Amino acid sequence: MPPEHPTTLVRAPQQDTAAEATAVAHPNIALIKYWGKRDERLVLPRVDSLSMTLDVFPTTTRVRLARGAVQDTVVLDGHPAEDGAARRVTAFLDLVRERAGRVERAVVDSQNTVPTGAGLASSASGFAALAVAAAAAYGLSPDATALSRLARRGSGSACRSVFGGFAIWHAGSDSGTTAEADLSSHAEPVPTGDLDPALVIAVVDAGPKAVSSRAAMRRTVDTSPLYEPWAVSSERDLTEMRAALLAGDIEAVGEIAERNALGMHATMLAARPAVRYLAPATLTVLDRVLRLRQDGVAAYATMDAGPNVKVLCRRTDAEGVAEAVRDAVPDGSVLVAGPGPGARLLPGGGR
Ligand code: 2P0
Repeated sequence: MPPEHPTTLVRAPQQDTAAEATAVAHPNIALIKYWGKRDERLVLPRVDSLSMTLDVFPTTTRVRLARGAVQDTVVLDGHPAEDGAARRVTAFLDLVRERAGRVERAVVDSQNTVPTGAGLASSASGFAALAVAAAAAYGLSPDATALSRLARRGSGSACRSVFGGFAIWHAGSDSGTTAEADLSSHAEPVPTGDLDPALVIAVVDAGPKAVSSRAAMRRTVDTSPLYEPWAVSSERDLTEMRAALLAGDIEAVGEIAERNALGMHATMLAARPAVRYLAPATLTVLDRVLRLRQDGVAAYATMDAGPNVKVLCRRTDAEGVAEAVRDAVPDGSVLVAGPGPGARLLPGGGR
């Protein structure tokens, strides 16, 4: 557990380890959604989830130890982080410091490359990059599985961005101790057959969301009568999704992803009070996707904790899909992403 009063920690002897490290990570989009936690402190999810890491919008994060500083400094996109974001980063660094037996505060400098207002969640790439950079700066050498577990503690979806391509996040075991549950909940790569997928991202609204995903998933689990049925059906979706990916069957992958996402939104709509992220333009894009399918194009939609739509299709169809949805989006903001790499440390501290 992160120390509540870090100054009470015994100072570890100075260690001859890197005092600065820089890492890069990309966001991921879930095809089987993570929605709901069973342990908020450890960020243990209710269900397994599965995602594709993107090749766009990397986050680059540098962590530099500041010996003698009394608090962490967090800079996001060139500006001091707001209190809530800074507290979340410090809580995460406390966890890393505890594991490393170190006490130094740090300067965290993080740059997102999401075009201004693209409205894509950056907590996955953000905490994946922070986990890799902070672990290295504090002298830890975790393997990819341990990094995934660590990133999970910052933001659940971040554990999937540790890996490139398709990744499954295991909810983890519930039969043993809390420590066993913690150890068993991490992401790992998922084998796929012959797939050349793209995700066409239609940016419907770039503004900040009214309800954070963290608060929304808590309310859904606590109050939605549709949550449990969705969680049960999501496990079936996951099994079928793994088979569809292995078979390289993009139609099946898309069908399962679309129904899983719509089901997740149904659980939110049934929460009390309802959480509704879908906007009128979201539904217009969904209509376009339906029409594309009627015209024989394999195109399937998924939406996260916001109104933006990501359309899964073959890479060879992506430009046509982008064209078909462009005029349904207020400012025509549509871009094409493919599978991207896992989080990695930049050589030489990234300087
Ligand atoms: C996902 N989402 O699987 C789901 C689908 C949004 C909808 O992961 O509370 O920012 O930090 O663990 O990871 C967004 O939730 O939440 C998310 P926390 P996170 O991608």
